[in-house]
Amino acid sequence: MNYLTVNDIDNLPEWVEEARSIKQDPLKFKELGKYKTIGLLFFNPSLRTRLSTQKAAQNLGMNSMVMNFDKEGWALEFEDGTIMNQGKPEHIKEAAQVISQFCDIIAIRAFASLEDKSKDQDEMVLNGFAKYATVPIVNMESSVGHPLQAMADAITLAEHVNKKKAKPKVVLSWAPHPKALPHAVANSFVQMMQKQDAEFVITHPEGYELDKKITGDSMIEYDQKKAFKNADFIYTKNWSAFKDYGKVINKDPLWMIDTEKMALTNNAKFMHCLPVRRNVVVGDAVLDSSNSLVIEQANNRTFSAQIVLKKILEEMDLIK
Ligand code: SN0
Repeated sequence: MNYLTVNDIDNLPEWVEEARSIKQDPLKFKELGKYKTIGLLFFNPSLRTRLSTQKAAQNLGMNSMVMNFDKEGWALEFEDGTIMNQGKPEHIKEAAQVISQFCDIIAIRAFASLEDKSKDQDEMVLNGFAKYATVPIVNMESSVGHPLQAMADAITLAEHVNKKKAKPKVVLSWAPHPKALPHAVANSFVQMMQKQDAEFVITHPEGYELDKKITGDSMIEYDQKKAFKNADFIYTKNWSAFKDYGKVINKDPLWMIDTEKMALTNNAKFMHCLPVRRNVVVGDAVLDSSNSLVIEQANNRTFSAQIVLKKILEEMDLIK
C-alpha cells in the first residue's frame, strides 16, 4: 500500500476515529514497526512534516533516517533514455531501488516546480519513486497533493465540529501572499472535504480556480464575505494560479483574514497548515485568538502520519 493521495484513504470516518484513539494512547502499537526503517527524503524544507513523521515512526517503534536530498543527495535524472552527460549524476531507477534496500517505507517531499505544468501534473518525482522503489511510498507533499496534511485536518475538524448541527459549513479561502505557492495543500483539503458530510465552499479571486479535475462539483463563491456567512470553519491557504500556471496574478490585501471578516461567520474556527505569514495571510488578532486551531492541526500531524504508517505496516505483516 502506498499513501500518495487522499484517495488512498479507503474509509475516512474510520481512519479519523482510529487516529483519534491513537492520539489517546500513542504508544499502543509501539511494537508494530520494531526493526523497520522509514527513510524520509526531502527535496524541500520542512518543519511539521519532518518532526511529526519521525515522531509517528518512533511511536510505532520504527527507526527513521532523514535525508535532505536537495542538499545532500546526487541530483536525480527522471527522464528515460537520457544521455547523462550533463549535471545529474544518478537516475531515479537506481536511486529508488537502492534506497529500498535500506528502508521498509520511503516518504518523499517534492514540491511543484510551478514552472513545468505537465511534469508537475505527472508527479514526476513522487511517481518516479513509486515506479522504481520496491517498498511502500508515502507522500509528504508532492506537486499535486499533501494528503498527510489533509488527514490531520480531518482529525482536527472532527475534534471541533458541533455535533448538534447536522452539517458544518467549511470554507476554504484563498489569501494573499508575496510568493507563488503550490496547490498541493488546497487540492488535498478539497479532496478530503469531498469525502465529508459538510457544506463546503471555496472562495478566491477570479483567475485562482484550482484544477477543475479536483474541484469537480464543489461550490465556488467569488465573494469572500458572502462565503464567510455562517461558516463554522475558515481554512485559509494561498496558492498561485493554476490556469496561468504558477503565476501570482493578484495580491489583493483585502483578501487577508481579519477579525472583521471572522465576525461574519458563526464564530468560526480558523485553520491553516502553517507556515503562515502574519498580517499578510491572516491578522495577528485572528491567529492569536482562541478560535485558531493551527497549533492543534500541527499536533494532529503526528496522528495523521501514525495512522498512515500503521495501515502500511499492518498490510506488510499480512503479506509476509
Ligand atoms: C508550502 C506550500 O505548499 O504552500 C508548504 C505548506 C505546508 N508553503 C510554503 O512554501 C510557504 C513559503 C513561504 O515563503 O511562505
